[in-house]
Amino acid sequence: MLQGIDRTIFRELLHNTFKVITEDALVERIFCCWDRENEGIIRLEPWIMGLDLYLRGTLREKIEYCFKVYDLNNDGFITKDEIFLLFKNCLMKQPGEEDPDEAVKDLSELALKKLDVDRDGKISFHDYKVAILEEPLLLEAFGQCLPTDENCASILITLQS
Ligand SMILES: [Ca+2]
Ligand SMILES: [Ca+2]
Repeated sequence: MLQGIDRTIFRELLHNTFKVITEDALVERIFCCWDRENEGIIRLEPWIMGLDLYLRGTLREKIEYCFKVYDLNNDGFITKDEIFLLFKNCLMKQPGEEDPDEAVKDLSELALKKLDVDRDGKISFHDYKVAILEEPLLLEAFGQCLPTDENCASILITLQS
């Protein structure tokens, strides 16, 4: 019986098995959401729960999970600053932009407007859920944190064979 999955193994699984190609800051958030007990290691039970979400999760379960990943300080809201950081991490890898911060700021404001359903300046879980149920394509707007459907199908086939 394995003791658990640490950050290094988790990152490899995420990249190689689930093909969730995402930058380190988001990998860390994803790890924290899988590691529910905050032990620094993912044990068997949370691992199975995480797998179940990845391979068979409903849209509602995925909404809950993505919201948790993006709420960087766990205060129940995705704020403009958090959106900025999430976008900045994604976009910094692409060189050539004159002033990337300005572009990221504009993008963050657009995203906030789109998802802040009650217009109080921050995205609550309720805002996010309403917005995603209306437009599921926005689920991973702030960075990939789920495997694609095709990839889930091939993992399931592999597991069953
Ligand atoms: Ca927050
Ligand atoms: Ca709001």
